[in-house]
Amino acid sequence: MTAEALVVIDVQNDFCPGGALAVAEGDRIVPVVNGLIERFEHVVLTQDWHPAGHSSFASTHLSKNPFETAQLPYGEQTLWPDHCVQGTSGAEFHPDLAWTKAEIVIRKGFRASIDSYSAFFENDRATPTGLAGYLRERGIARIVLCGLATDFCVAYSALDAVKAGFEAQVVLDACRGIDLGGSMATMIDKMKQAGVQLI
Ligand code: VGL
Ligand code: ZN
Repeated sequence: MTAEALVVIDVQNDFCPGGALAVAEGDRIVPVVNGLIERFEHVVLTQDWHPAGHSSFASTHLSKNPFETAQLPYGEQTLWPDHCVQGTSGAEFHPDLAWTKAEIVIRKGFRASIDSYSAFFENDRATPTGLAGYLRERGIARIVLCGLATDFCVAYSALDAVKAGFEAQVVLDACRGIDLGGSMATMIDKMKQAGVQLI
């Protein structure tokens, strides 16, 4: 039997209604995610975790607005409202998320100069988070993903998982997306093309 893990992406207050980068209905997934957590032996969480003044924040750049883009040394980066700042309540997990069973929390985006959508690689596409090594060392070959946001952190994580040689499934019911400039359709398509199983 192939060992598997549930990977719960960024179910944090700032991505839920009322938060700084709210995803529509982001909070609606919490009971569904909790049901998944109960069913899995191994649970991994990710937590978007930015220092104040992070390079992905529009406020860090002169005359830039949220949802515009900027050229950073590693390429084009979408700019966001300030969100998930380390140690703030917005960066905490949703209060109803049943997170206590998680075996590891991967924090991402903690380097001021590089954003990180994927749980595996930062947005320079070169700096690993360590998750692939962690999973391999534990004999986990398949991951099931859920969380926020479908078209950013969930999709990038699923695509990188497949690239790294893992089997990846995304439970769409347990995800919600941002949908910026058609990103939802684009990323769903990319995941299908790459062999991510959408369930
Ligand atoms: C995310 C944008 C910026 C996500 C994180 O979790 O999808 N999106 N930071
Ligand atoms: Zn972020």
